[in-house]
Amino acid sequence: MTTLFISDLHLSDEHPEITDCFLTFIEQEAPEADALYILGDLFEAWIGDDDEAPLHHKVKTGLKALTNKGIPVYFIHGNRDFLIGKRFAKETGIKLLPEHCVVNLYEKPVLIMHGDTLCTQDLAYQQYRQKVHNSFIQWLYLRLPLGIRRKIGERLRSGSKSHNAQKSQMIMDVEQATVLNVMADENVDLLIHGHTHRPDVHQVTVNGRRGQRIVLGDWYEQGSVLVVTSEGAELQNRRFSE
Ligand code: OKV
Ligand code: MN
Repeated sequence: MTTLFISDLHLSDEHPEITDCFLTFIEQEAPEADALYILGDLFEAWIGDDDEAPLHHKVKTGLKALTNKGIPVYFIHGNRDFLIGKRFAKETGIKLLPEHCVVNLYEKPVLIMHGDTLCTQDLAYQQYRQKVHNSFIQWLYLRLPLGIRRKIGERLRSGSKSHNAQKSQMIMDVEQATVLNVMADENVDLLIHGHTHRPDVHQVTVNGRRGQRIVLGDWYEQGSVLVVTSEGAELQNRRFSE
């Protein structure tokens, strides 16, 4: 009886070792689990479900095989793959979840999200986010030819890289007050998220109750996996094979 959580794999053609590790994980480990939650940034970029690249095909085939075995796979969008849509969900059998939601984990309510919405000190990012999450803007973008969407994506990514290099680490982390507010609003004492690439278990106090905020790690050097059982939660790593 285990539930697995992962995020921030940032799959791309540049790093086939990450894709290999993920495909092994969903083929060999995830089939033994009760469920798999992917909390965003599975892909480094996503410009529409109609972008058929060999990488996308491999990942979709792997996910479909997993869901066909009866393992529920839940997905929350990250800041990079927020355009993953109904077609991808249909092709893979995964279930798309809203931006944040409370799930019942072995009789305990747990709040899950990607984590970018907690970085409220990064005003430039939150403004950009509001624009690209606007449904009319997304509708327009998705009507552009793939080549144009790809160009816009490349432009935005290179611009963001140089912009982020100037941002402080503080600004790119979560804001504690935002964490406490959302946990209090949702009435939970466990929050699980990714995005910051700082895997850790933080103790928090929400409305006088002790709680935890578990941060998932990225898959840059190894696969970061949160394994949850009725006994508790443990952050683990899966080594890349050579
Ligand atoms: C994903 C990020 C690029 C950060 C563009 C409307 C717009 C969607 C989009 C284009 C970019 C996703 C979909 C990508 C994440 C970046 C750069 C920074 C901080 C529009 C709707 F603008 F044209 F209207 N995009 N792509 N960034 O390349 O995957 O998360 S992306
Ligand atoms: Mn992210």
